[in-house]
Amino acid sequence: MTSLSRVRSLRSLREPLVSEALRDGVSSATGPPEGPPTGAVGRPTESEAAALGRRLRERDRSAAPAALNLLEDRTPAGREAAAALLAEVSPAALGGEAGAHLVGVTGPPGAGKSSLLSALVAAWRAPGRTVAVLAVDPSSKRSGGSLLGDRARIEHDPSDDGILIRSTAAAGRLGGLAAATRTAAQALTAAFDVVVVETVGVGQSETEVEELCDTVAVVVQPGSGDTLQFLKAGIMEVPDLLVVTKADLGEVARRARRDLAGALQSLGVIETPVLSVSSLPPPEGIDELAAAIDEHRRGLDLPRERTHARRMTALSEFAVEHGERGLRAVGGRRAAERRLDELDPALGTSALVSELERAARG
Ligand SMILES: Nc1nc2c(ncn2[C@@H]2O[C@H](COP(=O)(O)OP(=O)(O)OP(=O)(O)O)[C@@H](O)[C@H]2O)c(=O)[nH]1
Ligand SMILES: [Mg+2]
Repeated sequence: MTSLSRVRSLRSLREPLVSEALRDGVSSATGPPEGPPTGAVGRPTESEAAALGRRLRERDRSAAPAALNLLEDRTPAGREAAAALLAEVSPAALGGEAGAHLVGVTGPPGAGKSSLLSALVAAWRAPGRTVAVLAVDPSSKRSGGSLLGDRARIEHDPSDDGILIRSTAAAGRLGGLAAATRTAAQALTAAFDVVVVETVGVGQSETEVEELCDTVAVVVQPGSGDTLQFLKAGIMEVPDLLVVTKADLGEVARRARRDLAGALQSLGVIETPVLSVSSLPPPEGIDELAAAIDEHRRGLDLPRERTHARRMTALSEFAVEHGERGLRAVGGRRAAERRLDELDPALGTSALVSELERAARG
């Protein structure tokens, strides 16, 4: 038995079937990542799925692990059940947009994203805010839940049920966001105060995070010129916040911050904060970053952002299911976007997908 298959078989022993989790409730929102249900046996029925959605809406965080498993189930029956769940957390069901702050944290490998999140999660928890983190694992292309690798290691108190940390598979080689990650993030906004999506990215790959999240922080480490080059070359969309990690390194960190601020200024962007943080004890600049993230959110037209995010999620979900042929049937990506833009802003993701499918049938 390879060590990987040993880990898998241990996992399968440890993981309750989803229906058991539904019946018993899940004692802690943290704990090991759970794979998707493997067959009809463990999959919730549509009414059980709707019940999960209602529990999230009532801010019962113990429903989150089973809800995430379900959203990762890409079988036709799994998708039907997922639609029933998502309908319960749509703006129509919630009576408006979910109140959580959806935050994207992205940056090159090793920049210090997970260490930063360990410190940020603690800062958010201090006043009692609940936090869910979805860490996108670019090395896992399996459509199901991925093994929690090193890169998702976020220090936290495992007995604190106000925190959920979950590793999720990337959509492809470039670490794009899987449709399951997008719907998961949206569903969790009903139950948590802060929902974070952590992705590895440089240059263009952060666009999908930008689409999904209310606020995006791009994290860079001192001495790596990538972000500066990408900004100057116009490859990178200007982030909402730029964070230079490893402030404890001293001058090299201060220079990185100055260079980035200079690059933004030369682009005529003065409102984007550039912050310097150290995540190693004693943490530095973390409270200031938390405040800057909140401040960005105050300036947003949230309903507009969220409506756009749902439409983009629906489009990517539709494209995954029906491919190029499906997109052609609705007149191409642009035409699909225009069609979505004409629909009721309160429609949830699965209702939007259904509209596209209706349009594709003609
Ligand atoms: N000196 C110093 N090192 C840090 C700091 N933050 C993180 N590191 C180190 O940088 C390395 C990468 O940190 P991670 O937090 O795993 O970085 P990441 O961006 O999540 O990495 P990936 O998930 O692999 O992309 C680790 O060795 C950390 O200990 C910091 O503030 N100061
Ligand atoms: Mg990481």
